[in-house]
Amino acid sequence: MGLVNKDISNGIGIITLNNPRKLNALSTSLINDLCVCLEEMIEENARVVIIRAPAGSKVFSAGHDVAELPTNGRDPLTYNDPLRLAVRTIEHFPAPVIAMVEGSVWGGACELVMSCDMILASEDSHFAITPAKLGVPYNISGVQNFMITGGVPLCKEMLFTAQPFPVNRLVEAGVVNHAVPVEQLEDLVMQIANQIVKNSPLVISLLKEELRLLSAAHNLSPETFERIQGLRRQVYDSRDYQEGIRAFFEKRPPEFKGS
Ligand code: LCV
Repeated sequence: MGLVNKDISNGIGIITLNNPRKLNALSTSLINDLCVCLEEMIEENARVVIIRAPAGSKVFSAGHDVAELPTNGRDPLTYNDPLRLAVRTIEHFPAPVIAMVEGSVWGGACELVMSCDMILASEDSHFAITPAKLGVPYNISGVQNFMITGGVPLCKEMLFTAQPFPVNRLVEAGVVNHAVPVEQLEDLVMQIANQIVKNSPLVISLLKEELRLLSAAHNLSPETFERIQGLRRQVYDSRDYQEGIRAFFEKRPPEFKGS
């Protein structure tokens, strides 16, 4: 596979994001390769899947590929956006998906990692949720995912500051299951994966789907949905949205005007 590597043995699948030239940015092509890998893992009866970056990575993923963010008045994070597809594919995958994190995780990659069933990270990893830095009106299900996983106080601090947070803050909030010295990370992940593989795949698959449905059981009235979408449109139609993306590529701080 082009931008991801795949390995499976003894029921344990390992998917390695492998586009270091683009810091594993979640481009359409990387996400497509990831989703194809996950589909193949189902066919090959993987009992657990580990998603990782190559050992020693300084950046786990730089998040959404900013070059693929539309600047022509289109919603940047619609239902069919590659990031949304990847999150749903992981959430619906019929077995546990473990995020094994080394390095820094940026923007939408934080949501991708949080959509996994467990996060095990090296103790020097960092997580930055960056829509406010880029001027991006994050979408409803993404914000809900952050809220459900991280809790509102931590999410507000991460979303409003758009700064990298050390992994211990996410461990304290219960977002990250374990943060260990990097040399212990792979052994711990494999230890947990081997414990999972010994148990009933049918029960685990049922439990995962039960937990997904119960935790997502927040119904939005059509009026509420439309109101939020209207607020989001005001942002992605704004000059600030264009400025955020332009500033990124010009490698300068954005000058947001609030319009
Ligand atoms: C395209 C990139 C990227 C990238 N896309 O290396 O959550 S939301 O709403 O914001 C959502 C829409 C989202 O996920 O947006 C993306 C959020 N990601 C970020 O804010 C991270 C942006 N990247 C960085 O802050 C730095 O690149 C890090 C800290 C990851 C690594 O810094 P480092 O100095 O090691 P460079 O910044 O020099 O990046 C190397 C090349 O990768 C490109 C970047 O433009 C540069 O390209 P050039 O060499 O052509 O200049 N790049 C980095 N991230 N997300 N391209």
